[in-house]
Amino acid sequence: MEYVVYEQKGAVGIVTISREKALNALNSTVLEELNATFDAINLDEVRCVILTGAGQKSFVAGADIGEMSSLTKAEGEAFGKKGNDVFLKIENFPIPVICAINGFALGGGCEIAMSCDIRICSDNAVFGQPEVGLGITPGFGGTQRLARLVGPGMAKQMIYTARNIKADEAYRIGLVNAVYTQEELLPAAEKMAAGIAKNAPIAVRNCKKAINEGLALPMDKAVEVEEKLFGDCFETEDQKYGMAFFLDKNKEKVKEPFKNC
Ligand code: DAK
Repeated sequence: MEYVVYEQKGAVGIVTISREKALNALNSTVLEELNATFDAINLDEVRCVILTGAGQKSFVAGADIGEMSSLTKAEGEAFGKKGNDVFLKIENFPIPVICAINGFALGGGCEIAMSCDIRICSDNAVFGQPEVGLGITPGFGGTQRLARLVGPGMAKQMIYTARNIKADEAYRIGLVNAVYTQEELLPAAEKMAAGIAKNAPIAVRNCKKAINEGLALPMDKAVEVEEKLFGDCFETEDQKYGMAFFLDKNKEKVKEPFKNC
């Protein structure tokens, strides 16, 4: 891979977009490599993924403006599809994806972060949807995901004004869950990922599915999705072990890792 680095640390997979010279901007190759990297993650071993950018300046400074500038309509559609395929893959990835935003998250950078389950950032992070200043609309789901995350009023303000916001404001409006120093960011992401990875994997996957699918439905239908995924857990060994462990009054016992089955 030219621009994406993958590392597995125990049950945590770390995907790093590494195109520092262009502030990790998303060109076609980066999008293709991200797609292939997520496809290759070993879901029998990995229970949580971290997505981050290389360096200390930028997470992802957007889609590659140089590449986009000369696209024809057909090429623009093909480029858009490549991006949307990756973003949807991350959003619907069976296990949680934490985005560790270590600097600029602009345009497609903010959008890829929003397709992750959880966002945390460094104190130098900058977020924005500058597309209308370039003569386009946010095209990788920005108009949809930002409005769902921070509410339509704030999303419209950010998108119409194309004004960037800093980490503290992103935290205030709920775009990120926490802010760390650069040094603390990746360890914090790894700690959170390890905490997720030690919980019952099928239950965690079902929670992700229930939240994602339920958000698109009216409440009466959403709770039906939840009921089904709740019921499915009772066919797992993890549920039997987890509840038996709680009910066993022997204080000496040590909890075994969940088996993912
Ligand atoms: N694309 C390409 N190269 C980029 C880039 C980008 N988005 N952002 C930065 N770079 C490159 C710069 O050109 C520069 O390259 P060299 O000149 O060194 O070769 C290098 O990274 C360092 O950048 P700067 O010299 O500009 O660094 P500064 O610290 O001065 O400024 C900055 C940092 C992040 C404020 C600035 O680079 C900047 O404003 N970058 C552009 C940010 C931006 O507007 N991003 C949004 C892009 S639009 C679609 C779906 C989605 C999209 C499009 C279509 N379809 C469905 C079809 C998404 C669109 C976007 O993301």
